[in-house]
Amino acid sequence: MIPNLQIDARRLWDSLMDTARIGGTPKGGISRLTLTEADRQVRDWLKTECERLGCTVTVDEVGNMFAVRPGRRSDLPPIAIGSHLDTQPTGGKFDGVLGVLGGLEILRTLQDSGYETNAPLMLVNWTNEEGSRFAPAMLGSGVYAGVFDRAYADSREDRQGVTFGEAVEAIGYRGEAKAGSVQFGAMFELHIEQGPILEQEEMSIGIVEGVQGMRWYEISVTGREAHTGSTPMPMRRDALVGAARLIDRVEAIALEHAPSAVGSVGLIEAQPNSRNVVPGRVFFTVDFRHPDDAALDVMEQKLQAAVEETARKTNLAVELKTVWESPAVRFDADCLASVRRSAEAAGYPARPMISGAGHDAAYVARVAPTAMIFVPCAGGLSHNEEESTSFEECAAGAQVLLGAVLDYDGR
Ligand code: HGY
Ligand code: MN
Ligand code: MN
Ligand code: MN
Repeated sequence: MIPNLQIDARRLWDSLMDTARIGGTPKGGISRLTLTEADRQVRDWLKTECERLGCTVTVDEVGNMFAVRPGRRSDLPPIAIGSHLDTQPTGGKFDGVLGVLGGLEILRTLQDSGYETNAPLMLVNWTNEEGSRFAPAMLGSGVYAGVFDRAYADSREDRQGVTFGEAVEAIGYRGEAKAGSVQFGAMFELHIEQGPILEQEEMSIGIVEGVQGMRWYEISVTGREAHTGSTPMPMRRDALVGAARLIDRVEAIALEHAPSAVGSVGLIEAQPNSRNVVPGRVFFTVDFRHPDDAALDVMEQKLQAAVEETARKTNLAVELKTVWESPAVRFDADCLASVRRSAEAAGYPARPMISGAGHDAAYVARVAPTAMIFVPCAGGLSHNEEESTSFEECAAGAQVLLGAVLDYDGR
């Protein structure tokens, strides 16, 4: 039986709106890239709020933050509630933030009611979930889960040549705790769906059973800079034309594996980026995703073939590098059962689903029983300053998160 405690929806919403000002953009979104001054400010805010609730806050060597609220039984491993506070450069108010502040609302609700859980509870803010400034994504949870080591994380550079290690130290979040040393027994992550399904089906809750496979690549095309006015077309080695053919192929490969595959080119840099110089070098990224890793293998082979064909047909050098592979993940049956019972008890219509977006839960699931809870977002839009969800939907998500944690705690 899940104890009948109610979260304070207004307090949750106010915290979401207040913290959205840290890195807030004129269009109403958030630009809070990982390990920047804005990230430091929101981290400091979270630490203060958790300590105010009597939590002990530990930071590990890659900046992951762990706030522990003691339970009746200190011998039990904590139940974690985690997500991320970093955003895309033109991010929204809810991606990641809802999961961390939803967890904070649970700590506040338990504090107000004086309710004591059996196991300790742990609120987690994972470093660099977005992977926008430092690729790959989910770097903090990946180091925690042993997918990457600290040296690899420290070596990752942003497009200005600043390393992750320099950045985490610059904001004072190189913690003492060794990565992976802070143990917990399970994790629940609340997140907006970032897709259209729940809204289209008028469902309040997504019982997220797993995350699809994801692969990131980097392609460098090298030609020769030349004058756009006096260089005859047959003499050119135009790197941007080669890149354009490949970018078109990325979309075509995804469509060939419809309806589940997605393929995107999000970052592109052309040098020297001058309107009257034939581009000599182009760097761009490819993001492929599919629920089935075998399909991703086929998509990758097709991309490889397209790179070889482009190099053969043009007089360009083309290099393809695999930057990140995150295999499809399935979450834990017991954690999912707690989410299901919680949604039922709270009376919210819910449906099982797989996540299109990557989440820290995907890596945490390698080392602890994990599940996710989704709430709808308007138009399924995310990674956009217009990202939005409602007061009621945030409240529903946090209420189901509370119920799932208490159900799991009471097992
Ligand atoms: O890329 C992703 O899916 C996540 O938002 N980092
Ligand atoms: Mn996210
Ligand atoms: Mn995101
Ligand atoms: Mn996430």
